[in-house]
Amino acid sequence: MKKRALVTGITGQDGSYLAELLLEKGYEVHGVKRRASSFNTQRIDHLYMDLHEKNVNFKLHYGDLTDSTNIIRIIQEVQPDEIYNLGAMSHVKVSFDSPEYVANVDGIGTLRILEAIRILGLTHKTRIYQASTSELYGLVQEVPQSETTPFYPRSPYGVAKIYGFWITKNYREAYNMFACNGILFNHESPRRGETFVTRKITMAVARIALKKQDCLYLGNLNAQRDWGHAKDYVEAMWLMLQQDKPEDFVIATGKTTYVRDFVSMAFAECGIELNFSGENENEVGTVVACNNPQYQLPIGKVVVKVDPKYYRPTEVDLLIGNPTKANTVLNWKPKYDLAGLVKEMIVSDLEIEKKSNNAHFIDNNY
Ligand code: NDP
Ligand code: GDR
Repeated sequence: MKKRALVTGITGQDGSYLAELLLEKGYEVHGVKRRASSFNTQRIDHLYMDLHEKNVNFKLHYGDLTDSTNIIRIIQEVQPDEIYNLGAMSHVKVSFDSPEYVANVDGIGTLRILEAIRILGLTHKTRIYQASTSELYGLVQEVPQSETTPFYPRSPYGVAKIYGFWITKNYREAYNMFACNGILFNHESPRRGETFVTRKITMAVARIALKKQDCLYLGNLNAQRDWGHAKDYVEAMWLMLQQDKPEDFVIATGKTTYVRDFVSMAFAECGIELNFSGENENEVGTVVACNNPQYQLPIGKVVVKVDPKYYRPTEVDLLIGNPTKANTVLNWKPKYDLAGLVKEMIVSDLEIEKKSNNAHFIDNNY
């Protein structure tokens, strides 16, 4: 019998890579997709299978984490061996604008999944992965952050996710469920949502290099993040559910980088060297050299500016994870480094921008 997995958030960055991994491993994969007026399956279109064919291993179910009734029905129908709860409103800045909705989806949504498993009598069959986050650490208490570092979330997103973390742990202890929290640090890819800082940067760099955009506006350039590749991180999710006992794990690279340096690395991929000068909202990034004949900009041109509208009411200044437990217990080691990640994202965004006309909508709000 094939193992059956149910993935919430299947249309997201991680959902798409995880679905690929599980299909490769021979799973039957079921995904929960929100109903919308247009079909937003770009990240998983290559996995499509016609339901009328035989041996279909990939199926989508309409559902929403705010609706217990459909969560219960889908889990009853699928009878999954493993559930990966990746569905969430995952944007930290957006969470300040929709805090109640985020509490409902990211916090109570997790409870709805756990409770559905309990109600359906699947506590001994179904293993659960909960998408916890380094945003739980928030205000710096200790670096590098590990499984024992105290939490101090700094956004409605972080606070909602801390409920998800503790309710997962509570159901594990109360009902003996195989439920794990993956405390994942930032992970990126060419499929990253366009308003997260890395993708916002690589898209803008591609457009600026191709002279389709003048300047990139960012918020806090002094934030430091431990950035890995989503492909490596979905493997860790799967590994957690293959262990003999359920535990929580930090997944990180152990290295941290300033947002400003990520910007420089991205421009450098196009042969464009920048110099940053000025402070806080007056800081700018100026072109000092163009080493690739394909991408020539005037020396002295300002291509990066700070717009304080991208600042957050409360910020997480520094994230750097200690993945020792995952390295030793899961034998998990990332295959990508940051330079490789930046290169892959820039190559992909240059390709997209070369093909597209100028008319597509870019979300400048975040
Ligand atoms: P994305 O934002 O790319 O994907 C989020 C997914 O959740 C989408 O499929 C989205 O559907 C779905 N979703 C949103 N709201 C609901 C809802 N009400 N009901 C059901 N599904 C919903 O996130 P990532 O793939 O980057 O992250 C996956 C998970 O991991 C998230 O829970 C995130 O918070 C967490 N995480 C991510 C990290 C990262 O660096 N990427 C780090 C640590 C944790 P739709 O396409 O319809 O919007
Ligand atoms: P983060 O990711 O908040 O860490 O959450 P994001 O890429 O949005 O921000 C990273 C850092 O960059 C700074 N920043 C900007 N961010 C955005 N989005 N836009 C800007 O213009 C900008 N300028 C500077 C931010 O202030 C921040 O310090 C991500 C999400 O995937 C969460 O779901 C996940 O839980 C955590 O990573 C781990």
